[in-house]
Amino acid sequence: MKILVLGGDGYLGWPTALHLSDAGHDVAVADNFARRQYDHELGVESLVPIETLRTRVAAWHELTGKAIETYVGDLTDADFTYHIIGDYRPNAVVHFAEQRAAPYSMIDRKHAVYTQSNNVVGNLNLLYAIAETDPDIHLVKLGTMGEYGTPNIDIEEGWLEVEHKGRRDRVLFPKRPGSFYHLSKVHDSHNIEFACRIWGLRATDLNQGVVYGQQTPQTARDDRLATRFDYDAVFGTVLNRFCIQAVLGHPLTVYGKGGQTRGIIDIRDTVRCVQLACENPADRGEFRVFNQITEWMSVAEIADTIAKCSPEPVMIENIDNPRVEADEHHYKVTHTSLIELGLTPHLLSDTLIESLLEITKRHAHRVWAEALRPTVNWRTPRSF
Ligand code: NAD
Ligand code: USQ
Repeated sequence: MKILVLGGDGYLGWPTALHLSDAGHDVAVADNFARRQYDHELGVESLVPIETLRTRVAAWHELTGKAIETYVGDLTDADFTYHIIGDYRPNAVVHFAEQRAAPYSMIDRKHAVYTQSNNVVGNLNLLYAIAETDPDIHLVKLGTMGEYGTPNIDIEEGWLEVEHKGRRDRVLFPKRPGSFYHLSKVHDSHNIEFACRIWGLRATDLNQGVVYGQQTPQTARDDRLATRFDYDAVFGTVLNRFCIQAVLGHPLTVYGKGGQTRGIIDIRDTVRCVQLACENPADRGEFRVFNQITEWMSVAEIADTIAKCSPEPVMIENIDNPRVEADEHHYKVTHTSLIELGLTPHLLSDTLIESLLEITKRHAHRVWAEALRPTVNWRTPRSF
């Protein structure tokens, strides 16, 4: 297949591009390098050094003989989005290219507006570009488990069968997200479902949980192929952050009581799930939703698991939760679709945590410790 990976310079997009190329697909990537720019804005860097996209692609070519085509531009620029779809003519487009940090979207009005316009407008341009160029192109879109929030009922895969006053219907699962970022994904999902319904597009919305890990078999082949690994309180995700805090001897920052439960997934399963979705496309007119997690754990359980695996003593600190979220709630999620397509999950293991602690030790000197403490507070709306 010809697969275009949007956001192909990012934490997940880059390893996915390599995985798909390794699996025999023709791959192109597109990115506007916004993620590298947020690092400059926040004064932080990936813990693991990363090469430029040009060097990464050249290294992959040198090692495997496989070419990855690159497009540099912004999806909110409709001309660019139409150009990449028309020029590359993919069978599938994997769309990772959004601002993805909940705390970044909650810094202030400016960051909330940027997040929603970047994500919603980019996705909308993409829907139009696919519909006008070739509606047969399968859109594989990265959504998020946080779209659902933490309802007091079991979470189904995107759709819910309801009976109301004696009548039955199949409706989109109710959404109650916890940040302006998560809301942008809800808006995207609605726009995609609408495009499938009115134009007959085919789409898979991958409602992914929190990703952990830094290596896939492909990125591990050469340091130049490494993907980013974030530890700061804005872009670092919880399990990755806790590993880094453990190595540095900083307390693991459990927000509130730590009872908040989240679906999680190993980065090696992320790339495999995307491959499975591409190779088994949705039907024309179908808006298909997969819950892309392999298990769920509370934040306190994640902290305890890392503390047990760390060779050094680890402190756990319950700090005031800077977010507004339930920390005692029901959580049960259906996530069978990807397993039915062939996913064999990597569950969180001692060996994975030990290897993450090892990677962290190698690069610990690069950490700017101040960036570990959360500074963005959900409760105080600020204009800039
Ligand atoms: P990332 O920020 O590392 O990668 C996103 C990439 O998209 C970046 O390289 C960025 O420069 C690019 N980008 C952003 N806006 C763009 C635009 N307008 N035009 C072109 N390129 C643009 O994020 P990630 O962690 O790799 O996440 C990728 C996707 O997966 C996101 O959509 C995110 O919401 C979703 N997701 C991530 C996680 C996770 O734990 N990392 C979990 C669930 C879902
Ligand atoms: N948390 C802590 N301590 C920390 C960091 C986080 O207790 O030091 C808690 C948060 O309060 C939250 C949970 O851990 O309850 C997860 O936080 P996170 O920062 O790891 O993840 P989140 O903000 O939800 O966002 C991440 C990705 C996002 C993706 C989402 C999947 O950045 O792109 O969409 O995970 S999900 O959470 O399923 O929506």
